[in-house]
Amino acid sequence: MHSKVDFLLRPALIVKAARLLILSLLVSAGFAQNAREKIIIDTDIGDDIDDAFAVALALRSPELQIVGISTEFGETETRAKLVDRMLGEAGRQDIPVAIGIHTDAKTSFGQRPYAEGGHFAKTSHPAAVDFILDQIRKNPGEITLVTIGPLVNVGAIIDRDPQTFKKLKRVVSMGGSIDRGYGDPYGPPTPPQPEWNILNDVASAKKLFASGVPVYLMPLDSTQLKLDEVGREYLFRQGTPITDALVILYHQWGQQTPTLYDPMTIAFIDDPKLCPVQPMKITVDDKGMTLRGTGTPNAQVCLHSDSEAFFQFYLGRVARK
Ligand SMILES: [Ca+2]
Repeated sequence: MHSKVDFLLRPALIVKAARLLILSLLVSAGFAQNAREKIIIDTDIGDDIDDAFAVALALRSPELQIVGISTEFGETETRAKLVDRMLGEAGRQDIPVAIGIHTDAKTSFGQRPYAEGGHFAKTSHPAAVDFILDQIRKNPGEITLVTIGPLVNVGAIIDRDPQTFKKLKRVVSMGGSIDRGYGDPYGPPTPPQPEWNILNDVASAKKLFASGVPVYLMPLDSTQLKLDEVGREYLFRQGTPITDALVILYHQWGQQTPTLYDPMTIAFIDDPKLCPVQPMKITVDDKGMTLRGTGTPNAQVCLHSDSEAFFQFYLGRVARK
């Protein structure tokens, strides 16, 4: 009978066990690497506050590999500076930041002081349309494009190279209003209305839904998620680089209760149960309404979410040390 010591001292067995251990570690590390979802976030960060909360969640999501962040709509250069700083504060300057197509500014850009503080400013930024197309070509069928603003860049990419756009894995988009418009979640439901991201580039929204790329849509129906005072105080007292960035941006935004529309896109990718989707045929009309039609579905749409489950998830991730 072999004793335990005998077993451990037999060199051939030790070498074999070590090889097996190393192999299994390599396999699991490789698997984890491959399993991470490659995302590009296309954002109009700097106006409303929810984009910053979405980027914060993405940075705290081990499920995701952030291939890049592109800015869109209005002052895209200033938005890129804001992203540069936020990524720098979070120790993620390795993430490329691309500048989208500049359009006439329709908003006041309340978070400008943070953006123009100059901290962690990258010396150069690629153009968003080139950057996104390039990343799709390098990773065909693997990139999830997360759009959390008007679809200016998306429309331009489809115009430039619709075949490459089709090689996206999918688009996960905050936008639209199916059965419910803007309104207090505690009040009676308001009728659907044109939603900001669709309204500000209706032509591009039409192109997206006709593109043939799988679209996962998080409309007003499921994204009017109010971060109340208790949640804010809990989040803001954590003192991490990311929560400190949110504190500053929140104060520059200057309102009271943030509605976390955009973070639901990231939460959905991390855990699809947070916003269950159903197939739907979506038509965008000239006024920017997203109408539910009949025929072959062109989108997976989340109409209902559980606000409490969302915030448990969100705070559990972003408030974590
Ligand atoms: Ca946004």
